Amino acid sequence: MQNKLPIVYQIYPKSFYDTNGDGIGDVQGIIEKLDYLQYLGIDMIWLTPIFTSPQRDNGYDVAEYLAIDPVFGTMESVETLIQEAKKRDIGIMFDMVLNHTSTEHAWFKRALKDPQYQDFYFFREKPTNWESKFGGNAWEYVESLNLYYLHLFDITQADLNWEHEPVFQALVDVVNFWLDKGIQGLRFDVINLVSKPNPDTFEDDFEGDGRRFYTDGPRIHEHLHRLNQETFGKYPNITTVGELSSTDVQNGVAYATPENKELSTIFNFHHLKVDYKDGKKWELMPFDFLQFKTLMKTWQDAMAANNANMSLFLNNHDQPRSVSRFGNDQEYPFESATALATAMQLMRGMPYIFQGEEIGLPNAYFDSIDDYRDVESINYYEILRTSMSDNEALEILRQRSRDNSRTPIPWDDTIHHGFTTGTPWLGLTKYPNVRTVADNLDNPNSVFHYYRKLIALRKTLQIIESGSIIFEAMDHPELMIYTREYNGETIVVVINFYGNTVAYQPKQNVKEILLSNVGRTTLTATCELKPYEACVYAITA
Ligand code: TEU
Ligand code: CA
Repeated sequence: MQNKLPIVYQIYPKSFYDTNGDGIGDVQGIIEKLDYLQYLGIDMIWLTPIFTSPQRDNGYDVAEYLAIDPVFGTMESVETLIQEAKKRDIGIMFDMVLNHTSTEHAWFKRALKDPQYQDFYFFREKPTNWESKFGGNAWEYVESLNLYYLHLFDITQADLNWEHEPVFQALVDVVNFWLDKGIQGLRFDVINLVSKPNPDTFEDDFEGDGRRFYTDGPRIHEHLHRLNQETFGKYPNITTVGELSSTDVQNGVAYATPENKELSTIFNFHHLKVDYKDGKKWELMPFDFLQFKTLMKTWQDAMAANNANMSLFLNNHDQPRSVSRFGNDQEYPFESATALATAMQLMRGMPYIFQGEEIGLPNAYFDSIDDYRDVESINYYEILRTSMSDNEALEILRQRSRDNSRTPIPWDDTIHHGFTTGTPWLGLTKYPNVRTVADNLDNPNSVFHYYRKLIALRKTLQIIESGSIIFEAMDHPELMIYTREYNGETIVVVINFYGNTVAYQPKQNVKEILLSNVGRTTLTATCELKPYEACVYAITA
């Protein structure tokens, strides 16, 4: 069965596999692990940015879109990667950071020298009170110009002005350059932020941090449709996904509705904010399971109603690891990792697996601020410790820092778990007795081999990609239950999200158990689900 929607494996190259001993993962390392990824069964590899960059935001601060940063490799190594992946029926997805460039980019340097190029960015005499998503004000003063420029992220990431036509055309050329190289997928970084209103209308935001002025902006769907038509829409079978920051259901559906010819799918993050106290990332609270289920149902139903597809994911390079965040990586590391995987991978949409997720890799468990490298985390540590003790601020970082997902992949039991023969740019997780890739490959009952079964299920049962989805027991405090239906077939997915046993009444006509993470072979009328048990079964019509 040929899936329309690829199963995508996300690689954070810096932390994947280092082949030249500099402590930083590289393209050659990905090439050397292609057989591992083919064995897992994935269809596409999304690489976070490897373009020339000062690495202030680990590559999301692009200084040259058409060149590969030497720390990762060469253009030739990327061409080899594309070819070698293609031999294994694996496509390569590149990460297009088109909302902003590094202040080291030639365009920005030119704008500092020549006023006629200032329209590439947002330079103003008077800043607004908008806040950067990395903390602090969103405007930086340039003394030589006596002007401020807008940066919604780090001060070294200047926002591009898509209302200025030369910017749009320059970005079209960037996307087409990589499509001509044979890239099969494109992830667009914070793409719903690129339509800012007319800068003369920028005003202070006394109700929030300014995001309402630039999120899902006035011309965003027009811009995305044009980008589609002038780039990937002209190439056969390109998979695109837009990362959407703080979008809403209506816009989210519009970006992914096929007739709109904007994007194939989207990343929205509402379900990954259910442990944000009062919606604030840096304020802790246990995750709200009922809200999680409600959000999943809301988005799944809205997407299905418009023949649109969303991304299925709990992990990426910006999020803490799900087995530590939503599962129990101490007492039930295998059960909770596989329960969460089953819950997400068998829904309707395009599934993602983030590097390390397939081996149940937990959070970093760092114990000193010196262990951290992420600019957002370090900024917020300084902000947090103005109102709490250093230890309290560190505990928040331990749970929320993006470095949790960026610890190097533990390949085996050699030094630095085989990631590098040098000094890792970021420490490996300090979680005790971590299960390496080698451990997982050797153990038929490992998280890795469970993921292979999940992927095989999606590839053999059309119902998973094409079927409808109906959520049940929405108010159950521990179980997520949904059914998938297609061409008269029905399967039921039931997940115990917690570490206690739960009574479960299966549907009467159980036909067969298709997958279980606890080795269940029968489902009787009254049964007790084990802690973090996942069960997928078919029923007779
Ligand atoms: O992320 C944007 C984004 O929404 C997250 O950074 C989020 O704002 C933050 O993690 C909240 O805690 C994209 C990239 O995925 C991220 O790695 C980059 O840092 C960011 O854009 C800027 O390019
Ligand atoms: Ca390297």
